[in-house]
Parts: sequence; C-alpha cells; structure tokens
Amino acid sequence: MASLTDFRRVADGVRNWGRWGAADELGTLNFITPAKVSAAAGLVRHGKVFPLGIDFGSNGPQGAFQFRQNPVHVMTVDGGDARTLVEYGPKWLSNTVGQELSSFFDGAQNPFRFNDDMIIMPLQAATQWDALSHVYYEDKLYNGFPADSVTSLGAFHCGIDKVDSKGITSRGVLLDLVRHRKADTYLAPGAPITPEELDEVVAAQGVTVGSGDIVLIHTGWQARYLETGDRGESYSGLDWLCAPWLHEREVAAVAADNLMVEDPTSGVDGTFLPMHMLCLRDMGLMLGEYWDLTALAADCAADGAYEFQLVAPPLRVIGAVGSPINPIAIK
Ligand code: UVW
Repeated sequence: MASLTDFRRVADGVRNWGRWGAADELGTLNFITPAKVSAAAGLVRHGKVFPLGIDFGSNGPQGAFQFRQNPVHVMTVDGGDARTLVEYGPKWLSNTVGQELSSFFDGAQNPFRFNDDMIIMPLQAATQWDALSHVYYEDKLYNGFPADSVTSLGAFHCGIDKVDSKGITSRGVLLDLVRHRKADTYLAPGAPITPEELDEVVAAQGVTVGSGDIVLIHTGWQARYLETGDRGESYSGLDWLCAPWLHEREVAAVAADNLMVEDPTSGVDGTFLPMHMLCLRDMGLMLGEYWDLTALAADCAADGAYEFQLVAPPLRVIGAVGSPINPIAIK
C-alpha cells in the first residue's frame, strides 16, 4: 500500500497546472486538436452507431450511496390535462396565454394535443462526465483555482460549462479488460487493473493509445448489474497508478462502465479515490462513469477494430460539477 508521500510524488509528476496557461479550464481536452477531430471522423467506415448511455430512470444503478438517487421522471402534462382544459380551460387558465392555450382544446374540431415532462436527478446519476471541479484536495482545484470558488451558486471555475468548446469529440479507443482476462461477464473485485495490464491489452488488441484519445475501459460492470440488479456490487477498476499511464500518453479523457472508473480499493493509505484526485485536480482529465460499453465491446471483438469516432457533449449546465450524457461511438 502506498503512502500519502508516494501519492504526492506521483501528483507532482502528472500535474498539468500552467501547461496551457494560468486561465486554462480545459485541461487534457487541450490535446484534442482540429487535426485529431478530423482524423477521428475518418474512422467512420460502416455507419454503425453505438449509444453508450444507460437508461435514465428509476431502474438505474444509483442507490449504493444514500446521497445519490436515480433519475425521477415526472409527467407534467398528459392526456388528462387535455380533457381538463377542454372542460374547464377558460376558468382554469386565467391569464392571456392560458386563455389562448385553452382555445386549442375547444372540442372535437381541433385535433392538437401535447404532453410535457420533467426529470429530477443528481447530475452524477447515470451516464455522466465528472467536471474538473468535481473532486479536489488541499483547497485547490485543477490549475490552482481556489476550491472555495465552488459555492452554492455553482462552480465559478472548472464547471462543466467551460468545456463545451471541445465538443467533446475525438478518437475513442476501447480497452476490453473483460475479454483480456477472459472474465465471466465482469471484473470481480480484488484485482485492480494495473498500467502493465493496460499495455498488455493495447498490444493484444493491436491498437495504439496516443495524444488526444478518449480511452474507454470495458469492465463488464453494467452487464453484470443488468443480470443481478445489485447496485452496490463491488468490482475491479483502474489502479491509481494508471493516472501516470494516461499522463504519459497524453490521453484527453477516460471513461468506464462502472461507478468510479478507478478501483474502489484506494491503494493509498489515508485517502479515498486517489485516481480521481490525480486526474481531475492535478492532470485536468475528465472521468466518465456508468457508460454502457457492452454492445460496443462485442462489436470491437467481432471486427477487431477498437478505435472509432466518439461524440460525448455534456449539457451546458452553468457552474455544474458534472453532466449527464448519452455518448455515441461511430464506426
Ligand atoms: C465521487 O468522486 C465522490 O464520485 P464519482 O465516482 O461519481 O466521481
């Protein structure tokens, strides 16, 4: 088990603060150049589209933490409202807009009807990006921004709204740990994925990982969840020392099909989620969680092509420390 001294030494080695200027809030997304985006588009050869978002609903995997709930979907207008408006509309909706609206429902002559809905959810539920302001330590965010610049008003620095200029789109590379380990559905807990193992997978798949790539780690957790329904099921994820591996290759972002990308066992005595701290706060590298990689992994295994165009734009929620997404891989 490493110590906090070891952790600080690694952090010093991967820290990107100032690399793209003192005002930078994009972090490793800076590695995604126009040439990279253009080359990634060239990976689309068959028109095969893989949506990587899981279901956003009450059947989702949240619940292991009491402070995070699954998305709640609420209908706010439905057919019953149309009947109410036909019968009571002019009295019910007393303002001008309401009066006009109610005239749309004035009986059988007008066929127009509509439904509306809303969703209530933690931005960290379901498929998501962690913004760079999501995790910090020693009172500093990425690039040295003060941690107290995140308040109840939102993240003044490093919010998810700061990265929309990058798309986010690039070359995606899937590393299939389930296939590599010949695992039964998923990576059971107790065997964190090491940097050496990532090298083995890269070599076995005959793929490269380089500057500006977005790396997707297939651990099988999502498939396992759909089998068992166990929201708290533990797993193996990336060892914290995979952060330097990503740093050396100038990877732009990393995502996985599990809760935290990294292994739930810390690997550093005296702290929790050391890879989150290194990636988000020191490197400025965003993490994607709960991505559904099952169908994409099966296709990659079938055709041997582990690279594709990846399109994963966050919502521009101003000052948010994360965003729900429905990323798309295109081959
Ligand atoms: C935390 O880091 C607290 O959560 P997540 O795994 O969603 O990034």
